[in-house]
Amino acid sequence: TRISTVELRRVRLPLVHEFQTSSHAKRSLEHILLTLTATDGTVGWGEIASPSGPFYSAETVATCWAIARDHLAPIVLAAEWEHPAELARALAKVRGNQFARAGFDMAAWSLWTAAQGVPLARALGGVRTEVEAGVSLGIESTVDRLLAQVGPRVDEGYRRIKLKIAPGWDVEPVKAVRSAYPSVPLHVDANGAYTPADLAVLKELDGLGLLMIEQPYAPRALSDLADLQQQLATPVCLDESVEEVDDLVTALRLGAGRILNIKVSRMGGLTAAVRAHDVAAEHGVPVWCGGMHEFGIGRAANVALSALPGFTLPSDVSGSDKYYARDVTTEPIVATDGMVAVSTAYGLGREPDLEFVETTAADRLIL
Ligand code: OSB
Ligand code: MG
Repeated sequence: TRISTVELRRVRLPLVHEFQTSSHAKRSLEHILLTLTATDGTVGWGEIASPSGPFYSAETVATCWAIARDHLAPIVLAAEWEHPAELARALAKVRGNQFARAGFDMAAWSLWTAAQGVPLARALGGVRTEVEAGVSLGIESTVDRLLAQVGPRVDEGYRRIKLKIAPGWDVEPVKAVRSAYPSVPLHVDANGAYTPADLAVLKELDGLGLLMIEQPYAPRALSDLADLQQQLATPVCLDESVEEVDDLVTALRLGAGRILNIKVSRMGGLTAAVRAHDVAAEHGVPVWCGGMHEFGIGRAANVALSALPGFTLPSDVSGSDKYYARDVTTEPIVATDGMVAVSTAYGLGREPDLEFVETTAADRLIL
């Protein structure tokens, strides 16, 4: 395969409900939609789902745009490849910048699977026809407001509720949700907001019957995370700590966690995400697919990935309607009774709504 054209479009969608994590709040999200066109006319779409600011990882929409334009597009336009993993290897010459690389890798998989006449999920090694969906709920100003968010999601049948926590917003809201919904699978995500000085709070959370505590300490604090896991019965789940498969190998060697959140964006694409899945499976570590509030393109890739056998916990692949009144694809992702169907169509399984994308795009670049 040879790529003749790379197109980048910045698209902003308003969120139906403001989302706040331990680091910041957002009302709308701007992602970069990417199109690769092969010399034979085949097209593949990808999504660069970086947040606007460098608070989740070091990347921003602006750094992704620059890296895509100045470094990744030239690599893709010069490459000749037979399988997306070959292109991923060429893209990996660029260090870091996983979100930007992930968009290109995703577009290559989407183009290649469409050309081969195979559904993306099957090409990745997927075995499921539908996947379990969980939701991630942001920090609210009051416990009542949080409960008002949880209720409808439980009623809709979502298989797991994840609550964002931060120092000062942890034991009280979690206890309130636990007592209002005693049997709903619950987990918390701190996005690295705690330190070993907060051990007492984390031990209190340990007694609340949570499925896992996600990223309690800073991304690089693997040694402290290993100490923490020793002291908690609840599994520690790693998110920001694992940007490379090598990070996962190190984390597992140290015992820094017992569950892995695999994000296509954070790992630098589907190729690396599948490898992380395989390494976790070899170590008996269950995984689930995390999200970055993806639009329909990235969300479709997340659903396909979640069909792999090691994804035994509910993934953050909620329906598009949880975040956006209108998605960028002609068909949104839909969760029914907490399950999302894995597409059997060839390729990614979702088509962009071109007219909507064209009228919404703030900026367009053709390379
Ligand atoms: O840590 O999982 C996270 C969103 C932005 C930044 C970090 C995270 C999240 C989510 C989104 O939890 C979950 C989703 O996309 O459904
Ligand atoms: Mg997380």
